[in-house]
Amino acid sequence: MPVYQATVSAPVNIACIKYWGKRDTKLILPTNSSLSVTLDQDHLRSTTTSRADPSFEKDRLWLNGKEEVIAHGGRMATCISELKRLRREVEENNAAEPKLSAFAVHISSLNNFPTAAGLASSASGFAALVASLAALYQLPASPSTLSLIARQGSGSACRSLFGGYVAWQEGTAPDGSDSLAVEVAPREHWPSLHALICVVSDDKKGTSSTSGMQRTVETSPLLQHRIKHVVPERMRIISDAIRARDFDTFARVTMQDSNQFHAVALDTDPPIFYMNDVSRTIIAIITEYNRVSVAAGGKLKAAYTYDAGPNAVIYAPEENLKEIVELIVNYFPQPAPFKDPFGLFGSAGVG
Ligand code: 2P0
Repeated sequence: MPVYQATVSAPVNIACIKYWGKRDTKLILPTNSSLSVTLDQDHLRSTTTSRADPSFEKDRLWLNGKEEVIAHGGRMATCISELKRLRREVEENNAAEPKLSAFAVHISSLNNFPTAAGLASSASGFAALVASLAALYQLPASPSTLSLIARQGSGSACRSLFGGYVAWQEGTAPDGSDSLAVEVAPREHWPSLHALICVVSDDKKGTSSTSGMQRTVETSPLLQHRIKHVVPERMRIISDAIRARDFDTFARVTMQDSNQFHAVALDTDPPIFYMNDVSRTIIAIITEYNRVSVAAGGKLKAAYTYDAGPNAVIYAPEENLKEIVELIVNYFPQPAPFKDPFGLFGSAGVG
């Protein structure tokens, strides 16, 4: 009896232009386009194995070894049924193909980083799930086509189908058929850009992204300004900056967009606070580091960005990393000997 099984891993991505708000909560269609960098570090990935077998009675899922319910009509069930639908098309076009779409699947997914650390585990998780089922079913689908499905698992997951620099185009079609991820530049395009991840707190966040962003859509006037008058131009500017490897512009826009995302969270009723005092201190450190460089006639040397939690991601050219780590460790001394079991207080090459 042949074994039908595939294992694929997908990395975390960190947005420079933030996704925050849905215009369609079922299809997961965003209120604005977004752009991210996919980290290529080995230990910030989800690895998923999918197996189809005629003896399986129903679809089942294990996350980090613990079985999770696949809710009927939920995000996970939607992704699985969309991929089975694409598999059926393959089988209809080639009668010799085994009828895998009729079998139930067992799916096991592992994150090799602490899920509680507030890093984007849903992005890498759904991207790995979709990629592993696509590999199991031998689908002739492009990463952009698969991103349409990953998007329905978790919005930010659509961007983890690509490495390097990735835009999620908001699209205009009501059925979501043009709300997909596209590559802005491959990772090799800008190998000197690195991401430094500073885990400020590994507490679980108080307000989930899914519920937080909908409250923002319902109550924040600033979000409407952001959607119409800010993000479209920033998407153009940062895409051009990436193509030109212009770190100064990349850094300026990345920091501005992180700040506006947190302003929009604060403009929500009731307000949402994701950063804490340590997060704000790291902003002050990077701001001063950049100010000294610019005052001496130089350029920006680092860019901070924060997602829906207090942890900092600092983008910087490789040549500045040592200086930045020393600066931060100076303000936040690490217990000696400085242990870094997950490499989280280290750099992730994105190039
Ligand atoms: C982003 N975040 O662009 C932004 C920045 C958090 C802050 O994407 O409801 O977990 O599953 O689509 O993808 C978090 O949103 O939300 C997110 P759902 P998701 O990375």
